[in-house]
Amino acid sequence: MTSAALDVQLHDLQPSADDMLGDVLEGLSRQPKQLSSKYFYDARGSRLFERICEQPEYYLTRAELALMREHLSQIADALGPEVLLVEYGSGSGIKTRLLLEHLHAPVAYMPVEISRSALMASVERLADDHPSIQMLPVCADFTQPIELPIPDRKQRRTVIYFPGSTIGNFEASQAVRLLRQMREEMGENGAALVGVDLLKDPAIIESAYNDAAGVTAAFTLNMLVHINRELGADFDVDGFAHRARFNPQTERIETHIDSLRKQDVHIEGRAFHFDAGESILVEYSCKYSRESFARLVGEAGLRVERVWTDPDELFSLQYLVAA
Ligand code: AVI
Repeated sequence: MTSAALDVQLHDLQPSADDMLGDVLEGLSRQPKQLSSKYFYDARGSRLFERICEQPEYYLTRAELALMREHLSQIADALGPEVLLVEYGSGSGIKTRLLLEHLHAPVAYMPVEISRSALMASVERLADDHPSIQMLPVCADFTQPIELPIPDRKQRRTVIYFPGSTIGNFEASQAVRLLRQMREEMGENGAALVGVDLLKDPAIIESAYNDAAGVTAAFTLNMLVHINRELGADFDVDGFAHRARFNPQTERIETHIDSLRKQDVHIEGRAFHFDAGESILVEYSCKYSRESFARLVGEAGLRVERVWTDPDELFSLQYLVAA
């Protein structure tokens, strides 16, 4: 480890350990069955997600990165000088680097991430490249209210960066709750920069979640591998299949794990029955029009000050301020 990385202080807000067992037992007892998409992300799940981002059908990551590259100086001007940049998630990627390189004298970078190892690995990589920016990693669950640590140099404003269309993985009511919390954390003169995937031809959206190489299918089914390993369950992974469909009524991709036959699965002495064709709902990926996203943020006391989008309106970067 190099010197700048050694100086990084972790603010550990000690997020409560996940009650994975309780959650999974409860989710599989529901009718219809449902499990949280957070259980995709063990080490293999995170690697598979990185591979999804490279698939030709998964346009989201490329579109967002192209937008960042094209509009970086406008984005940096909009955010203004001496900001405290708070990122929801560990943000080791190119997008964060680009932003940090182009912002005008940012005072500190504060990633908020529940996984201590992912958090420290990303910050250590960034610290040496940006010795003048204070690194303030916060180990916390960003979906819960957080008291942000105070940087050594006072910021002119706080900007929350939430890329990747992760906001789309929250149902509307949860998304409003999270946006309201962002408004609290950024304060009256703060701002948020949020990556939002846009509504478009459903065929384009569906193929992004059903890539030909089968990486998304492996990612989805990895949830069962993860549960088997972590909770000693006996899911027969080959007896299940990935299914992701765009629902035009709800304007979101709904991802399910379908049971290919009648079968029972055991976890901690409990048996869960699956009929042939019965499914577990595992993820929503909501898609927004400019109008529907503006309405959503309005419910959280925010307004869209600016939108950057590509000519085909595939993806958007939305710059939000207090309403
Ligand atoms: C992390 N999140 C924004 C991704 C999405 O597009 O909803 C997760 C994902 N699920 C399947 N493919 C990608």
